[in-house]
Amino acid sequence: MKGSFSVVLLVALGVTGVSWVVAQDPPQQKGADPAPIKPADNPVPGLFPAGYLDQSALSEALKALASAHPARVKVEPLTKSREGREVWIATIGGTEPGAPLKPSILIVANLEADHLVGSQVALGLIERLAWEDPKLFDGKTIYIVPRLNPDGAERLLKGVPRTDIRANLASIDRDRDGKRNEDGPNDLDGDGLALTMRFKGEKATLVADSKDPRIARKADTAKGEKPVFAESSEGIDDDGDGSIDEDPPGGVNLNRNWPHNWTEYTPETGVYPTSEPEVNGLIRFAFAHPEIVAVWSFGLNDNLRGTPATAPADTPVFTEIIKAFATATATPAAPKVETAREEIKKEEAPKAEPKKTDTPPTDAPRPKAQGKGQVGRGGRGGGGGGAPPATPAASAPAPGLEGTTDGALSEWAYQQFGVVGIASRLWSRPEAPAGAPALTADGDARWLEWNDKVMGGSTFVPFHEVMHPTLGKVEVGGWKPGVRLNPPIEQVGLIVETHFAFLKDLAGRMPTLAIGSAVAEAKGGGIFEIKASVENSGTLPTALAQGVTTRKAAPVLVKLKLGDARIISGKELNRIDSLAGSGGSREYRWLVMVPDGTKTLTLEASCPKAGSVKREIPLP
Ligand SMILES: [Ca+2]
Ligand SMILES: [Ca+2]
Ligand SMILES: [Ca+2]
Ligand SMILES: [Ca+2]
Repeated sequence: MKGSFSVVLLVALGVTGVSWVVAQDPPQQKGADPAPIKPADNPVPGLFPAGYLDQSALSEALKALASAHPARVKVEPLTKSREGREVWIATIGGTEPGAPLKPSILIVANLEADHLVGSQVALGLIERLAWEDPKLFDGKTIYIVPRLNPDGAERLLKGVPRTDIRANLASIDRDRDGKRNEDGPNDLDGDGLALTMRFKGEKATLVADSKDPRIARKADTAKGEKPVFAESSEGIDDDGDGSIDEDPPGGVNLNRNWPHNWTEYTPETGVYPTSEPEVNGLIRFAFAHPEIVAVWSFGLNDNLRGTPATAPADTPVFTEIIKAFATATATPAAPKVETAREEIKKEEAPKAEPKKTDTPPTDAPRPKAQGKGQVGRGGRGGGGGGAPPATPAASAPAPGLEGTTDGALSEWAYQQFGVVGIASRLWSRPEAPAGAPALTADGDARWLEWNDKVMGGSTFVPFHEVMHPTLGKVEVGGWKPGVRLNPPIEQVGLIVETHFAFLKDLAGRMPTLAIGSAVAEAKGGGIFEIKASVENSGTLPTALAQGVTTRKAAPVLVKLKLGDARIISGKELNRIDSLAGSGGSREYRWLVMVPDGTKTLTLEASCPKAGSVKREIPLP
């Protein structure tokens, strides 16, 4: 697979003219006590965000691809972000205006600002699709939105200081003091980053874990353990209201702003479903494209490694897709699906009673810089699960969303839009390089093991003492922004390859209308009996059960075009709510009276999600 990655990298460099190795991060800091794995054989991988594209580089790369492949790739603005940045959509294998629609797949990435790997993989898929033999995707259209949240992504890549952010940049007044985003994280030690701060005092609830003091856990007061410190984002009380970093920049999580199970009264989810221009633009696009069969999002929830909740009639469809995903993405470096499932199970907290511990229950990063109302929220599969930090902020935490997929794109796509709604995390568990001893720990300890042995200590800043203007001596350190969601850029090529393999498989499952048989038999006196069968030669049904329930999936229309003929029995226009996949068929019989000299009748079947077919039926 290393070979394929090189190809992708060369393609990226050659075609886009954009360097994938532009350093955008402050100099790497070496950990105090790294024990690297065979450093000579395995050089330290690049540290995120080195090589990840900012908005201008991504735009250039997309435009370059479109101009290099004008017949194959079209890149257009989908909508504009809150701050006026373009949200791009690439169309591969689109139809001319007025031409019959082709079944299509919509891929959406980088809804969460800190899931930059989604945009890199999406760009990689556009490149692969541009270069791939068009025959392989014949009769299908692939739409790709590589970065739905350009404002948040830009902030994560280039913010001063750089700090974790998951939302877009809608301005929000979290503490209801009449000012918006007035108190965000601050860089206390001048390293360009706002990380985690540990401070002593009456807010303390945590102790350093005895196995690794870099890990904080809640003090077990029942056993007489005394809390030592509290944790918050690295910062000061900018507005002098007595709370630190209580209203940071960053507004609505674009993977929480979708209508299905949308959560009220929570700043992170928006003031109403689709309130955000980025989400609104995309949902309008989806409604204007009834040919969409599947929506595949890249983000923090991952239902391809879990068990999505579906209508019973749709479960076999999802089971097969999940199997195909496991096959396509199986690599020596990837965790076994069972392992990943276990990890996801561990990350799933019960929705009814959100956990309020001070250590994240997951191995995913906490979006600590997003204020109290923003923390501890996550999709199934580790959406930055975790807990409210012990900030000195005054307001009570909003109800938790952790362990849910409420308001996520993939959930809306299936539950309300009625199509195959799937979601991929892309990278969830760090591994040692091939040939090196495997990492052995789990959870936070595994990430630290990876930091120490694989990354040369570059991803975690050791806690060190800093003088705080109001709190006195504090400690500052922790994970650098985005490093636990976005792999070193060298690993992205392999993710593109495995997910492209799955995309090929999924495209091969598209419902496909066919006319099985169509014959006419003369009955005398200008009367003919027409018998025909219409079938679905694809694997997926022309509509999921949920698509029929929600009335969003257009039916198959079967029409016998009569011209001057008259029908004696049978209906001219027939509707099929859903034609099952893998050869599901429907038989039709008509009796028609045909004027002298008529040589043929025409049978048509069409469905936006399954294409159009036509057959001339000769009259004997
Ligand atoms: Ca405020
Ligand atoms: Ca700092
Ligand atoms: Ca404040
Ligand atoms: Ca602050």
